[in-house]
Amino acid sequence: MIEDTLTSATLVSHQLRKIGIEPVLARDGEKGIELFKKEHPDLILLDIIMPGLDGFEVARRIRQLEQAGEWTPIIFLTARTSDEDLEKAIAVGGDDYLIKPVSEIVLAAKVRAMQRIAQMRHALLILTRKLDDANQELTRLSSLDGLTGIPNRRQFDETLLREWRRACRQGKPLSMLLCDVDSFKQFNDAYGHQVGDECLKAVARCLQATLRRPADLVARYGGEEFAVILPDTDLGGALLVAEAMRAAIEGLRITHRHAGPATGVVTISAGVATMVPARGHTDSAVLIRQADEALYRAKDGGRNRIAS
Ligand code: GH3
Ligand code: MG
Ligand code: MG
Ligand code: MG
Ligand code: MG
Repeated sequence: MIEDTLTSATLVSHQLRKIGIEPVLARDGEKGIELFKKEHPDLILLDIIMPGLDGFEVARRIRQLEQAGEWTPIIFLTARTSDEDLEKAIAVGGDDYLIKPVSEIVLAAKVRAMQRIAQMRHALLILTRKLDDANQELTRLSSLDGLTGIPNRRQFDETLLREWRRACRQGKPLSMLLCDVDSFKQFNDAYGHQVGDECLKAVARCLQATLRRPADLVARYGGEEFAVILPDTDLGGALLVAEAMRAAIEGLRITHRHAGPATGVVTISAGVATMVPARGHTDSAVLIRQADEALYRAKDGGRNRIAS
């Protein structure tokens, strides 16, 4: 409560205590603002006519002091009753007013109204925070593949563009792999789509586990195709990764009796492409085309192999 007249302050304090509110008092505007900074009150009762800063100015300054999203209800205490003053009380940032001498019943009612608004505001803040969390989660999910949980095509495209530009700037090689599960149609036909799904999950996990550098990315590019981005990696390095992946998948020993080559297990073929993008060369899709052509040669060469 910011109120210079002691009788009025004492009376209203008494009324507040009756409804379970413990007031702290400042006897002028300057002290009121200091008290506000110190106490972070739930409610401000603010006299208008005071020596020094008047209540209007105090309300203005308190509203300026509040951080974005903060709000302390202000109820003016006033003996004045002109419409202009009441309008001004709201205009400078007040929320309501009480006419002196203050009615105990009206005081209790208006305090309760402010408490209700504060509660709604609090609920809204919690909801906003939850929405923010949900939004972040949605953003995360929208970049992941639903079946395997690894990055999806969208994240691959974004990452490729980013790494392409970085490679352009830095004049460093950028490599990518396109890996495709061999004879997967036959796998599905033989073991069913659900087993096929499980197989894709295992392949995804295995490919991801093969990567060593934090900047490397493996994504599900399409049905049974996986794409790998290897920043700052030359052809030799990319071939090593591709071979490690091929060997790792074969090493899973997922039975596939109907595989083309007589391995008896699920295998992949991979196409490797490496470029040092020239400055101003904006078409990152050439890298994908090269990897795709290499993949075709790996398939043509008999599957379960790498081509570049
Ligand atoms: P290749 O060795 O030439 O790659 O032969 P392939 O049979 O693997 O290639 P093809 O493109 O003919 O078939 C791909 C198969 O992958 C067909 C499709 O049903 C299957 N497939 C694609 N996405 C999924 C999926 O999400 N789950 C399952 N179970 N199968 C999938
Ligand atoms: Mg006064
Ligand atoms: Mg395919
Ligand atoms: Mg395939
Ligand atoms: Mg195919």
